[in-house]
Amino acid sequence: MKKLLTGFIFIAMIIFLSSSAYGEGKLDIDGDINNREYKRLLIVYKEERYKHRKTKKYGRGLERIPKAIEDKIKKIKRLENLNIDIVSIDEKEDVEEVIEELNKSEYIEGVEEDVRRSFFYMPNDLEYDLQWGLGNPNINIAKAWQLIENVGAGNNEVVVAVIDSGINSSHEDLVNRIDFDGYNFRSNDYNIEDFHGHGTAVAGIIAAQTDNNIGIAGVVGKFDANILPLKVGEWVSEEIAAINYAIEKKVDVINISMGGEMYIATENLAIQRAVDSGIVVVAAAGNEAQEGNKALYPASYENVISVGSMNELEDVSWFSNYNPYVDLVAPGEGIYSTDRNGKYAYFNGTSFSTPFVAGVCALLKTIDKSLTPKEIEDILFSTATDKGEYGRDDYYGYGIVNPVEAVKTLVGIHEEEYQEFSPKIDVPLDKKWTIRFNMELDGSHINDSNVFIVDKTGIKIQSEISLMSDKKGIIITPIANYESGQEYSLIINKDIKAVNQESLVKSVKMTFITE
Ligand SMILES: [Ca+2]
Ligand SMILES: [Ca+2]
Ligand SMILES: [Ca+2]
Repeated sequence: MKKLLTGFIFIAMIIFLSSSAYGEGKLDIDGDINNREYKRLLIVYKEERYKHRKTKKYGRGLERIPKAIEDKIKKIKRLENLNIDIVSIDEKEDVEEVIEELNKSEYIEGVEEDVRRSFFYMPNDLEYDLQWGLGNPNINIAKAWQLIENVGAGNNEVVVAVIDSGINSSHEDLVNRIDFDGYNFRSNDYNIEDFHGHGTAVAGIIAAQTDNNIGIAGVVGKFDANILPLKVGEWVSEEIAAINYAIEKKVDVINISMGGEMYIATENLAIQRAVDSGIVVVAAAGNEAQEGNKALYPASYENVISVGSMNELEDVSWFSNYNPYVDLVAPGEGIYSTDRNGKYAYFNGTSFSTPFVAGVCALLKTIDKSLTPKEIEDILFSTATDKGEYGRDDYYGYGIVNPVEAVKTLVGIHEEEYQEFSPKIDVPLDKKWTIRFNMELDGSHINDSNVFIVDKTGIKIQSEISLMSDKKGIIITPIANYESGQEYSLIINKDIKAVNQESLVKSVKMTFITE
């Protein structure tokens, strides 16, 4: 006798053709512009006035300084590709008056101060277990690596520019992870050695060599992500030059664990150019929560992922700046990483939570190099583990960065057992699938973790999922078109539920080949 089909079952799939186809975070800047030790300016020239003849006295650019104030200004250097001169002014001069005079020039687009930025760093006096951050339940980085490996994804080469104090390039756990194009913007040479320690720690958190039986593991694990060390001092002009260099080198991610209180339009412009060219920019929120708690830059510019710090109890660190620009938090206390002396040490501060997030961005780009900064923000913000007040708040931002959930948005979960359907061939490039069930579905489980399309390497194809009006069917529509002549699989995870909370006995997999 034939058994009756009982329980919650998947009954049919129908093809529809769619209708269309970083001392401690102190700043040397307080208040009066004329009371500073150094007076430096950034002079940005107008593009069309740029290509002048070189003069004997100054070289290109500076001859366009108005005669009246020419003697008050001394050229320090030129950021050639950016059409910017860095100059110093005699300390006795009234800086604001000089700026006013400069702004009168028809050759000059704008003048800003070359302010000092600080590396955000906290005293190294707390000890925690080795790398608690990577094992934090929200981070669980080894699981994220496994998910990527399971589907054979994560094969792209990725470069993370670390704009910082340099790097210990012979450190045992970093030596194989350094991009040879590193540069020193203080001395304008290729000496990227780190005498501070800050940059070496940041680099280790992102990309320390993993599974080599020594030292620590980096957030990017064994995936092919290297560090481009861009050594800077404290002048914002050096940082701007480094960003510009990172753009030229077409890096994937920029980590800036430093900042200051002053909004610098030229810096913001450099960052927006980086973002426009597809580079994700991640910066530290700062460590002055109890010393003014100002929104610092560059973290607070638009399109920059601003990262705060949390401790092992998942509380926002006492020092971590909170404001409307904070996007995410990550481990930033007792962070064990590579040190400038070739050994390892504990570090504290938002400088060290930032590279966790930069590392996750790099990991996502090993899966899909084409992800835009906006798409990466969307993935990280929507998958972050919400903490504190419900929803986004000024302490945690969107929450604790969650690499496992972030990776799941890109790769299908590898299931051992499927109810498999034989391949359908010659499926049109622009079609949607309708999946029918014998019971009404619980809509809360209908999402792209449970119903999705993957390519041959297991990478998810962005799709729209909707519940049919009778609640007994799901429609899945690809947003991006498939590639022609390729194999894809439609996966229905057994975790989807009927209204009576019954699940499928097995996950369903149906493979198809596009026309
Ligand atoms: Ca290691
Ligand atoms: Ca932001
Ligand atoms: Ca929250």
